[in-house]
Amino acid sequence: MQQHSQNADFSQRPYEAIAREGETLVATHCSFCGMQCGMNIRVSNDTNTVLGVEPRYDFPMNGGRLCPKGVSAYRQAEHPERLLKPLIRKNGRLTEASWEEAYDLIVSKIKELQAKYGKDSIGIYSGSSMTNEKCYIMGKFARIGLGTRYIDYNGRYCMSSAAAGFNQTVGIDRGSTGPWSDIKFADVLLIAGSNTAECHPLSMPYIWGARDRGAKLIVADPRQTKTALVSDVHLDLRPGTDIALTNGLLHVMIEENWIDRDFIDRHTTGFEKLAETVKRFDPQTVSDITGVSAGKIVEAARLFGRAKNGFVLFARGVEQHSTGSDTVSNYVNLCLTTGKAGRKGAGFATFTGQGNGQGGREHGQKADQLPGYRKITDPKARAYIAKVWGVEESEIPGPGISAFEMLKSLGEEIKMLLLVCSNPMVSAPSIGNVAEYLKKLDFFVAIDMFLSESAELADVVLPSTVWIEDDGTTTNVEGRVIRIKGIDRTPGESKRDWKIICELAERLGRGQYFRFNSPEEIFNELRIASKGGVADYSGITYDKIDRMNGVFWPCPSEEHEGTPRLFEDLRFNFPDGKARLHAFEHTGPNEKIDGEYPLILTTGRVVFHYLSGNQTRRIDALRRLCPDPYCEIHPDLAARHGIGNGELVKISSRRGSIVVPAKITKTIRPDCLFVPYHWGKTLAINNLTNPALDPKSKIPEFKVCAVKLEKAKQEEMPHGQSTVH
Ligand SMILES: Nc1nc2c(c(=O)[nH]1)N[C@H]1C(S)=C(S)[C@@H](COP(=O)(O)OP(=O)(O)OC[C@H]3O[C@@H](n4cnc5c(=O)[nH]c(N)nc54)[C@H](O)[C@@H]3O)O[C@H]1N2
Ligand SMILES: Nc1nc2c(c(=O)[nH]1)N[C@H]1C(S)=C(S)[C@@H](COP(=O)(O)OP(=O)(O)OC[C@H]3O[C@@H](n4cnc5c(=O)[nH]c(N)nc54)[C@H](O)[C@@H]3O)O[C@H]1N2
Ligand code: SF4
Ligand SMILES: [Mo]
Repeated sequence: MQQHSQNADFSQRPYEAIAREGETLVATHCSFCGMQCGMNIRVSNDTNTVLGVEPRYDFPMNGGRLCPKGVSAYRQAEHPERLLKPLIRKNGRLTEASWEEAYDLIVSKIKELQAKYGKDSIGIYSGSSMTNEKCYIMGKFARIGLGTRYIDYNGRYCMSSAAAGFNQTVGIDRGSTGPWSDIKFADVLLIAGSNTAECHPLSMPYIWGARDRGAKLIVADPRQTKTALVSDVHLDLRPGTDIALTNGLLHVMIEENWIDRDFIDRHTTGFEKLAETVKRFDPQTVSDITGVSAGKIVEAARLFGRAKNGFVLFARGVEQHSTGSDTVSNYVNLCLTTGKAGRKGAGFATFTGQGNGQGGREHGQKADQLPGYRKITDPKARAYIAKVWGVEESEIPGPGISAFEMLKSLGEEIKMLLLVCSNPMVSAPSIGNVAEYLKKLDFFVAIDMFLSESAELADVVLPSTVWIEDDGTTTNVEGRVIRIKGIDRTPGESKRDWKIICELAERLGRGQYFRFNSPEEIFNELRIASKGGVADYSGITYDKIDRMNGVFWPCPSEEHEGTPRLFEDLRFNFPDGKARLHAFEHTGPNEKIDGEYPLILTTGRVVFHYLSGNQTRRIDALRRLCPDPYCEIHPDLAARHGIGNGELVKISSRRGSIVVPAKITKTIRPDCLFVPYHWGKTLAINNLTNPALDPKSKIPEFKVCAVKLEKAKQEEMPHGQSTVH
């Protein structure tokens, strides 16, 4: 593949941040979303305390800009609610204890349960907000530290449909086919199911860059998000109808001959079946299914089809469905049928969610995976990794099950759960049931730096450090591997996640496989483990990352410059080099609306909070800007129910209900409600959501469930709920 400059838009380095007297600037990256913006953390030389943040101009992704979460991320470091000592449940209460006591208890439980029920009696539920090094070590610890097949992670709720969709269509799962700077060169952008302005705010300058060059913008979202507001065409579809919508776009493009026949013939298979399938999806039929006018469907298809270069960008709005994987494939079909791939300005991407959402899904913390995207069922992959780890191949267990399936089965085979870097009591679907599942465990251990709604239920809670207290790497939305640099400190008795795992392994008699003294040592093993895999990091070193401001995988040798853009030779990752055009029927969401539950609830995010909120709800600056959840309701729907702005409403699904204030807005479809999901307990919208899973990716259908809406009275506010406005 041809090589490119890896510097994108903001590479001019207009300013350099200068440390103030008595302070040091640590050049690192944000702890939150997959943009992984560069930032300098201000640290006091005297006290080693974190004082604030300064922009970092030399990282091309954000060039000195940060969003509201980015500017306040540092406030986690000195936060008074940080966990500084291990906690053990004694007489029902979590009580401070020593590490020795905590380790002894955990190790004795592991031994006791494994002796009684077998190795698979321990499960690990991990997360992708951790560095590559930590994610790698979690996968290794499960397989050869504990010898269990049960490990999966929170990325299952996140980008697993994108992964499955990419794999079935182009044979490789790297979130973006090109560097973010490519976006600027598109003539048309189709953004689907992404609230870009709030969830990846630092992507907006790239979109503005394309707009400045005359690019057209199409947005597919049931809500008129800030991004949809500035679009040329807003496809305001009913949630769960993206397959019909994309079939409609394909129909018009084929009918009006905007497709690239030559590209299709040479670089894809399956077109005839696709063309046959979408024939039935004429604009009027699609309009009836999606609620988008036929005129807009035709207009969008023409804008997209006519443009030479174009990018399709999508996120959880299209992925968190029981048909999410196929929906992703059908959005990619739009690019493949019009020859938009393999060059500057032409390609497709999913917005990586978590900071290390990309790297976290590559190196073995998925149930069916070994490092470098290797399949745990592939004998060659097993033999190779066994050699790297220095164990017999037979010691590596087989595949486990996905995150939600694991939660659902707790108490059956899995008797003890180790939860690291996730908060499923807020983030899993239908959390009323999840609470019941957790109760079936014999023993529950959580590792977190703040006591989360999930950690509150644990038998032992171990205090970890925050991201800037450790070194490591993450892989951002572009597939660029970057360095997280940390301060040398571990407040109170907190410990780094990888250290905790190594110390547990030692006590389990498996220490010989976990003798790491630094993240760099772990990374160097990860490099070898990934060598020859799809996500090949073997040519990436810490020094090279520093020198090149990040290195894009695959990077198979130290001389290799990395791969900013995939498919430049127009070969896709299948033996014949051809992408697979699969055809899909519209089936719609798992749960349909009916007389009793006549409205569609969709859920998502706001700019001020991050995921389960366990980090951002503690930061005053962010909490003040958005203290509580609310429900977006269209004025027509509100009028029908006699609901005024700010009045309390009760929303109920077949699984649960919530009482929140109404936010009346014309930016949502009249047949939909939207509630952000960053709160727990009685304020958790996941009391209502549907745990139906996509059979291919096992992602839950967070984006659609059937609900009813009622006006609520103040007394219906559940006891203990925080005051609302
Ligand atoms: N501020 C903030 N930023 C974040 C995060 C955060 O928590 N807060 N989390 C990070 C993570 S982990 C993730 S995964 C990303 C998520 O980033 P996004 O996916 O952009 O965020 P969401 O709000 O979940 O959903 C995006 C949009 O999907 C729309 N939508 C709902 N249903 C449908 C549908 O059926 N079809 C279509 N086409 N659209 C639909 C919603 O109206 C919403 O505007 O953000 C990352 N960035
Ligand atoms: N209704 C609804 N539900 C959703 C979604 C939706 O759109 N709608 N989106 C889903 C998506 S995309 C995602 S990604 C999930 C995320 O859901 P979760 O996995 O629950 O997300 P977090 O809030 O990031 O949880 C991370 C936890 O680990 C802690 N933590 C952070 N960093 C570290 C670390 O380095 N080490 C350790 N040990 N702990 C750490 C944090 O304090 C927090 O308690 O939620 C999903 N749930
Ligand atoms: S856009 Fe994402 S990475 Fe950048 S500052 Fe905001 S939360 Fe952090
Ligand atoms: Mo996510």
